[in-house]
Amino acid sequence: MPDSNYKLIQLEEVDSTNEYAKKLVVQEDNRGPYVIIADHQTRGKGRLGRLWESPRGMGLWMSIILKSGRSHEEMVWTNFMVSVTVCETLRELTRLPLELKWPNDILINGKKICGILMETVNKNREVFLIIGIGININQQNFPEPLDSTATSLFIETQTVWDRWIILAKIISRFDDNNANLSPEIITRWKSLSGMLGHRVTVVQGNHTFEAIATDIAKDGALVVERNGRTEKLYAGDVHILVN
Ligand code: BT5
Repeated sequence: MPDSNYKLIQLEEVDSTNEYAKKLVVQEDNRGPYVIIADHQTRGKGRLGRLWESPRGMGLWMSIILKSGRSHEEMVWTNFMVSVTVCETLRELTRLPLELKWPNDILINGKKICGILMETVNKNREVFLIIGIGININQQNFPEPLDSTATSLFIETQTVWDRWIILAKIISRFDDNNANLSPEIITRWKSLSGMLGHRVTVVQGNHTFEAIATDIAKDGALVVERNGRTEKLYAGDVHILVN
């Protein structure tokens, strides 16, 4: 770890590093910031109660805990900053054409290599941010049905990667980006995203529709055009359609 400010907690196995982080905030003295990393998650979490496949030793399954002290606007920027941080770090390290997909997935050639889950916990009138990051690093294959939608650095490069080096680089870039948080991060996010200008399928609960993704609004919404009208989306899953 390059930055001694962060307290590192390394676990062999845990249900979810985000859940562990939440308990830590509630129980501990909160002299963070913390980085929690697990070799294996038995119930890694995605959004909406979905599972995140986290096989032992194959990826970076981690959560960062920070005292928030942020406005709503800064929370939106933070969300974009996390995916920009991971994407820039992995691009620099691997030279792979990684791209961002709203709200905060990282893809290579349309396949997901990283998912991010940001949560908050309140304690004594303070808000703590739990930033969960899952990166597929050394998997050689994925179980069905993930085999058609997921990829890893190993699959893309045929090279075994050291997750500690990746962790160290992410934390140092995260520190920089976090200290310089501004609306400019949305511009950076857009420049790393391959989705704007493309047709997408949007899934919101039971509701599915097609639209064109045109922009990211200042408030973090995905702006789409649908039947000649502009709409802002605040939640949902988006699939990019190949033109
Ligand atoms: C996410 O959710 O992409 C957020 C994932 C965050 C995982 C990290 S790991 C460390 C920290 N601790 C946790 O417990 N969580 C965080 P979502 O957009 O809902 O995507 C979930 C969907 O991605 C699943 O329903 C699967 O379809 C797919 N998926 C599951 N495991 C995957 C994997 N390892 N690689 C790629 N896709 C996966």
